[in-house]
Amino acid sequence: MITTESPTAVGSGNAATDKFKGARFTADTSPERLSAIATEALAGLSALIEKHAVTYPEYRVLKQWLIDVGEGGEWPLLLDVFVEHDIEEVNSRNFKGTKGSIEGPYYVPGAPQLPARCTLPMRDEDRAHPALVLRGQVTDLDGAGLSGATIELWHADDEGYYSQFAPHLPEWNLRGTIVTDSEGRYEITTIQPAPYQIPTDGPTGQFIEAAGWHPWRPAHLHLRVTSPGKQPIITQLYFAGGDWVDDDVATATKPELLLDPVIDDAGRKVVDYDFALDPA
Ligand code: MBD
Ligand code: FE
Repeated sequence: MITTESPTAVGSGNAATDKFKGARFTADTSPERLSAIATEALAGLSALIEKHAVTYPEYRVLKQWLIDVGEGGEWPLLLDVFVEHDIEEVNSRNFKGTKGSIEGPYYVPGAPQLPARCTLPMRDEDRAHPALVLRGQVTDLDGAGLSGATIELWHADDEGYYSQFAPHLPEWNLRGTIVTDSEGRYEITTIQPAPYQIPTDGPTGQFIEAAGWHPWRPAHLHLRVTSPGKQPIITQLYFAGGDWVDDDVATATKPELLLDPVIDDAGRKVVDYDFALDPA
């Protein structure tokens, strides 16, 4: 992993690329299926080139930009922002439990295990912000509590930075693997993240700016919830009424995933959220 004094697009991009490469994923796609998908992808490209009469300068800029995306380590970022939401949607069509959302480029497996009632690892600077308490129950589709289910939670800090993708943060800052109690319940204390801005100093951010779009995701919590014999869910939770909730650059919000915390006597933002898992 690259370490520099301040977070940069190339630092977070290459950290995401290195982590992804380490996993070496495979798929059992047949040659026929590959050919069908690739043929349609190329036909789509062909059609838009003809329709817009794409010029040689535009073609060469595209080629250079694609090279820059790779060298900046931004393939995970670019694909997860613009493509993953459709992949998630077609693959969760038949699920009846809690809605999923995209994983994004910043998941890291193996976050420290924490008990059902816990506080995420955080720095004094993080602790200076009002606490956010997320609590609830993990159940099956019939509402029966799932004891020993795990909730992996990861999110950005109040400046929008993720640990392990910004060099100034402790390794597991604002990341944890929470194990539910005997009734499947949990209560996690953390802080509310800031909205996330796609780095403006890398090729994805430059493209977004050149197109006149905005680079923002609404503030969000990432979660991966698992229990033996159940379908794992990867999802995100957002904050009702927050900036960019209705205009996420990654198209990954859903009405079922909005939180509306209430401030308690101690000034903490408290909100309940239950997760229902489909059978595997
Ligand atoms: C993120 O934090 C994120 O969740 C996604 C999907 C893309 C870029 C940054
Ligand atoms: Fe994120």
